Amino acid sequence: MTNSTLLLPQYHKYLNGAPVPFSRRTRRNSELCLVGLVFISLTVICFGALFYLPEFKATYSGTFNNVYKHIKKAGPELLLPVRGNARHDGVLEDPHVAWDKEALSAKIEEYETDKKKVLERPDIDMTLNLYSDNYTTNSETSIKHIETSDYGDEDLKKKRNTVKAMMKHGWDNYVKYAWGKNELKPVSKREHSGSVFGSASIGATIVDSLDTLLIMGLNDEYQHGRDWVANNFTLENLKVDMSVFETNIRYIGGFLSCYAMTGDTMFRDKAEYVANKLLPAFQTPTGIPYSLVNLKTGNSKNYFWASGGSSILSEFGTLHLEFLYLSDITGNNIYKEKVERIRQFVKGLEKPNGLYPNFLNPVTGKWGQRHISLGGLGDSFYEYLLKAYIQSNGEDIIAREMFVDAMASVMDNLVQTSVSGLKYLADMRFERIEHKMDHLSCFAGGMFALAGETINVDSSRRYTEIGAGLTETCHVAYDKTATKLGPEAFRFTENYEAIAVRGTEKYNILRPETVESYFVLWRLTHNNKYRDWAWEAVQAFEKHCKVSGGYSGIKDVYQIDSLKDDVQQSYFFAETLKYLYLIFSEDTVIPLDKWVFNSEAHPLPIKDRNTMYRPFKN
Ligand code: DMJ
Repeated sequence: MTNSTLLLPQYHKYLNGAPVPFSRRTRRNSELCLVGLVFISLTVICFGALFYLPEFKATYSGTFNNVYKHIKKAGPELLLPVRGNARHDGVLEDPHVAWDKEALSAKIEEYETDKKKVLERPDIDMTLNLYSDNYTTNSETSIKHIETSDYGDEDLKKKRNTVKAMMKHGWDNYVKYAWGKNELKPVSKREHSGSVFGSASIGATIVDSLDTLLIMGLNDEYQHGRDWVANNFTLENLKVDMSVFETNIRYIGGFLSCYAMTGDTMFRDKAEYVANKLLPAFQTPTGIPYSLVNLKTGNSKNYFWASGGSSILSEFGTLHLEFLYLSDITGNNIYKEKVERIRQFVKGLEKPNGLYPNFLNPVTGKWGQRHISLGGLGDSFYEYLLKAYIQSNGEDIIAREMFVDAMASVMDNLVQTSVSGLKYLADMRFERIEHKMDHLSCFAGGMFALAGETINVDSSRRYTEIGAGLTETCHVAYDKTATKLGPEAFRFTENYEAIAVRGTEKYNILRPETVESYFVLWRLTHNNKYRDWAWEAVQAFEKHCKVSGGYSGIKDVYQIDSLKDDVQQSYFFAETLKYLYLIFSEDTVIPLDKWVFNSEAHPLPIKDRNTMYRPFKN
């Protein structure tokens, strides 16, 4: 198919989830139709371009901002397909292409040696390792083959305290300039009304930060936030459309973590209150929820751009941990039933090449466009299959089976190796591989490594190797920039590797996925390189993102003096700083045999292994 044909829509509309071809018309009608299409395409492109204007986010709120976020997540290909075969055309030249091949080869060689030295699996049942009571201090089993840390206590403490000071700097400024609002604009020092939750004053930063404050021992700050939640947090009289997914991972997840860690029932009740507000979204023939629910009316809908009214895989697939746990602590099974129905429905569907497309119509139950990705729109669906198995203490074997099957297809189709040997995760669009990896996909290094440690199948060793390889690649993408912070997406051809080539992919918005994988790999291997890389990230955030009013994203990681985006993301506190802090802490702080992190890094207790699970008792 040529590029120009790809640019023109092939179908009038979608019916029952399937594209409906043009009907035969008169010649005049066809011409009119073509002129109309060109006009509509131009309008859509101009409208789409608006989303990339820096101030657009700040000007509009609510649904527009959700749309903005999802379009950013999905990448510009949503509007314009990629040209040619990006891997072989060699056309997409960029000044940053001039990477040092020799240095990279040396690195890969070092990695290969390291891999043998560090990731060699002992001949024991790895399934037991993660669940071993002695996991965190055990030198007999899982970590006996691992190097011991060279970091002295003082050095570790210094690094931990640096991260804690970052938390305090960001938090204090949020308290000063945007208290109770969702996020802060750290350069302008005022409320950021363009957050995923719009301009409603529902304290997204507070809720996302609480468990991190607890873990870091910032007790006064925690108490301040806790009291705000108890006295001020409400979703009443809000006419906004809320994202079911974002509300779940940030609010329900945040409250559940705090409940587990403290036993404060206020948090359990708030989690239940929020979940009840989301329930109308699940009223569909398939049980697959809509993306958005209006808090006042309960009316639910999907994003207009999502493949003919589809729900999104990473959204409806990222509810299981929170909803299941909520049922277990409240004794109300309704939440559990909702996610089990989703699971059952999705499991019963036919999957092209064993892969899950990103879009599913909640009314017809049919897959939408054949876009497949472990980045934006797909990512945490896979993460939650593995983690549901872990959370259930190995009982949820359906999740395990779905994960193993999905990963077999992912390894066959999406895991790629670059010319110089870097492992990366490509996307698939209409059966065509796109050699681009999102920053969002960088979580998969940790996911594969965790799977290698917890699931004992023939592919376990491969999971571990891929996990280490993907994490290495994300670090390479960071290392190739002037700021040492990774871009939003990076591409691979015969001429360049792990580099963002489009202006719209060069930004860094304080995302956590790469340091998340460093954290998991550190815990599983105790290889110091993950701590070293984490420290590089800390220094880069300090140098390029810190401003007097907090921490801001930057627009171009390849420029030392890049413009700032003026947004202090709430997930910077929930995830990025939490993972960085934990990397420089002992394994006994949130040990992986007792806790599993939700997609927003809110730790949830593992059933029957963690006394903080606090199941409901009559
Ligand atoms: C977070 O809100 C969550 O991790 C989500 O699952 C996807 N990524 C963002 C941060 O990048």
